[in-house]
Amino acid sequence: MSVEDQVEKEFSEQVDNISKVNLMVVGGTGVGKSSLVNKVFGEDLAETGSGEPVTRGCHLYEKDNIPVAIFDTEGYEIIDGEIDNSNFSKEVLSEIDRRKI
Ligand SMILES: Nc1nc2c(ncn2[C@@H]2O[C@H](COP(=O)(O)OP(=O)(O)OP(=O)(O)O)[C@@H](O)[C@H]2O)c(=O)[nH]1
Ligand SMILES: [Mg+2]
Repeated sequence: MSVEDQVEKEFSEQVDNISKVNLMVVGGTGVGKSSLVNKVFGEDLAETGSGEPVTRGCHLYEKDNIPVAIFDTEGYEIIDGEIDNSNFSKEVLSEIDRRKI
């Protein structure tokens, strides 16, 4: 086996042994959270759009050979001048609690 092939094989084995890191993208509605997820994975996995809030709840995205898993989340909304994060608390914080080790 050539040195290049050995390096390639070793690299693949190392990548296989990496545990996935879980990330969560949070923030205001329409700031580009889902677009960021799509950019990281290089394809349109999460629905995006302007105007009305798009993402509801909390969605996990992952792909083979990419060592991160990303939760896309529902954004905070401004209602009557106040930040409304009631859905965030209900949907997202409960997901974090559920996954605590
Ligand atoms: N100009 C510009 N527009 C962006 C960028 N990222 C996202 N957008 C646009 O902003 C709008 C909202 O993007 P989303 O990714 O759906 O935003 P979001 O934060 O997931 O929104 P919600 O799911 O509603 O909370 C879309 O029309 C995107 O095309 C950026 O970097 N630059
Ligand atoms: Mg979104």
